[in-house]
Amino acid sequence: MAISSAKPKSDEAIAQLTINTIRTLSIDAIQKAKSGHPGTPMALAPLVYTLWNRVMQFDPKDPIWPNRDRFILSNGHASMLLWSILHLTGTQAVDAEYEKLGKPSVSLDDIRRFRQIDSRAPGHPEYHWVSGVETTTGPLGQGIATSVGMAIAEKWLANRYNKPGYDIFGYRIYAICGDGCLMEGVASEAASLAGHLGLDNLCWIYDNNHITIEGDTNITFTEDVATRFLAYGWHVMRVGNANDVDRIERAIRTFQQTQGRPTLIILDSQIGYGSPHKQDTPEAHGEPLGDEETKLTKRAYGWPEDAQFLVPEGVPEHLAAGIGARGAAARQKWLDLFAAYRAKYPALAAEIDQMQKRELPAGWDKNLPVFPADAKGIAGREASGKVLNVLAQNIPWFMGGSADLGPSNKTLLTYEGAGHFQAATPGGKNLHFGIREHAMAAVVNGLSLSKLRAFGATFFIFSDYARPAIRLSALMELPTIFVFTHEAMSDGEDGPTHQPVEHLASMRAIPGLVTFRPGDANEVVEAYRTILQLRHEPAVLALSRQPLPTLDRKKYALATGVSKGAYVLADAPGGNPEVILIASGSEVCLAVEAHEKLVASGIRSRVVSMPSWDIFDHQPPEYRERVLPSKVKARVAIEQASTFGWERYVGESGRIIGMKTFGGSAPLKELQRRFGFEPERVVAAAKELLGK
Ligand SMILES: Cc1ncc(C[n+]2csc(CCOP(=O)(O)OP(=O)(O)O)c2C)c(N)n1
Ligand SMILES: [Mg+2]
Repeated sequence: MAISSAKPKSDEAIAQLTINTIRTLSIDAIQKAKSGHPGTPMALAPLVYTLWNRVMQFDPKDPIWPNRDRFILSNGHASMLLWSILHLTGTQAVDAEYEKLGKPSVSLDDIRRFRQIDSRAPGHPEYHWVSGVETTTGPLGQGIATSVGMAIAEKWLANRYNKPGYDIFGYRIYAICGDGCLMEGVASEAASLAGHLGLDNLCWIYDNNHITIEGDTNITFTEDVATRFLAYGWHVMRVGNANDVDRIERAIRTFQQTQGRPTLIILDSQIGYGSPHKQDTPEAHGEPLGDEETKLTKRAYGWPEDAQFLVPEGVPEHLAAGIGARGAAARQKWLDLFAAYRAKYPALAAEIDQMQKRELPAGWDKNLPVFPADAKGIAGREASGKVLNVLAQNIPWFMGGSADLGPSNKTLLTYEGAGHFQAATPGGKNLHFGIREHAMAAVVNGLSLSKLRAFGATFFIFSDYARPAIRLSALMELPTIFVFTHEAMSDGEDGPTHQPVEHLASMRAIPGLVTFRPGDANEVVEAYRTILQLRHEPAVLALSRQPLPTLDRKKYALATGVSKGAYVLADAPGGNPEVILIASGSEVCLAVEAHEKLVASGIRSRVVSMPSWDIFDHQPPEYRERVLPSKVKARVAIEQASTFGWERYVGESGRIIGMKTFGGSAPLKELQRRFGFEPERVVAAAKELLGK
């Protein structure tokens, strides 16, 4: 095997050898797994080689160095590209506490076990599972949309932390995408926003191979992508040959010189490049090549036909001399700069340290409001707005915005100096997403991946438009925050198109996502207090549009119980209830009203306020038993949302007062009457259960 022993002579030869190593590792892994997508790694190996070895500022020894360039594989099915390059560059593993583990992120053994249980070479790139993955991709379009958040974050960080002579932040974001990514709506939303914001630190490279699963894109995708992106305000370039590393490099250098606009590089490629029978066919997309075709392809590359998982001598060394040396030097230079910066700007340096570890600054919760008892009360969204304005002042890197509903969501940061993020004002903490909910959620993910504490907002009903990115937030274990107002039927007259019914159930069903539906203003404060302390879970707040009475906490239990997800708000004498009313949000007060009536008629009732199933379910069993004693079978759950799932708390003999249909267009009061959200109905249900 000449290839593994003889050192290649020229730079060009070793570059080609490295590219073919990426290709053949991908082919072999997919062949062995009998599953995967070989065609795109084969086509894009030269691109990945060029970006990594010639361009990117990334130190494989420290894949979380804050000023690294970001690499995103939005066409996540081509994951073997990433596993190959992470392995060949010797990128190191880091754990969830940001500690370096002293072992490679992806070993050759992981690659041999591609797509097998526990392998660090899973089917698609997974943040938090494999170091060096900047964001989870696989749902097409998400990676590039998320990259816009990363680009916004870089602009904001540079604006806040860079000082004359101290460019602490100055990195670029490179995202690769395919036809599928650019067909997805979220890409259009994100590209439009990126163009508006003039994010010139952002470069998307479009793998223009004219192939998707069903065949040639002439059956589905015949738009003029270049013109489309020009219209978004992007700088567009084209490289006509995906194997021409010099031209790829030149295009990227041109991106680096381009100011005021993001860049799209359209790269004409051939899926399955080198495979005699599968090149340029959809078969190359998602099936292993097969034994015979693998041999023929390797022959075409000048590769030993029978070699498996071969990493020729000189390849890791070549990458070590390229990205390895360049990245290490860049990081060292940055570390020296940061040490000097720390001496001169200790407070700012401390912020950067805390942010990197997702810690909160001292005094992060000072001045949080306490709301006095008030029968008229205050809307959940109003209380939330007050809290957000305090948090944003206490936590420098806390920011966010709405998808054009800021005045309704009450998410505008109105204190002096909050500012609005625009191209000319990158220090603003009010983000304006426009009516682009899906991109908003992906951008919030990108901000969070950049270690900012970010929130996005819209009406709860439109969480549907953001859900795929919220799901990824949970999968990535990011502490993002989604502020959803106008929950339940609070948007009365707007009618059923604006009234979420199944959305709470849907959010509660996402593993790791924490959902809160607070019952009064003080519960809103406590929900935020709990959420801010989460480091690895995203949270959703479902907030009322209408005022909710602020409970008298001298009479009822303190709202701090919110931190346990559910708590006994009002109790039977001696803490010995015969019936339990469980409610969230606007129905908490309803439950309290019913409770008072029951008590007056001599019935021992308890009210449990349950703003968060997720948090409650994680309490120790003793606590849960104390709140919901198993011997008390008479239970009524009240929630202006789908009844789906409440059986788990009320049991088989309990009652659920909830929604089984869509709502209606009418004033809220009328809807409450129509759908039975009235104290008399709750009292009747309780009495029926007790046979009284
Ligand atoms: C949102 C979403 N829809 C569908 C899929 C399933 N899927 C995976 S790859 C693919 C085709 C992608 O085509 P393209 O982006 O051109 O990738 P190529 O085959 O050229 O690499 C599809 C439909 C997905 N991963 N995500
Ligand atoms: Mg394609």
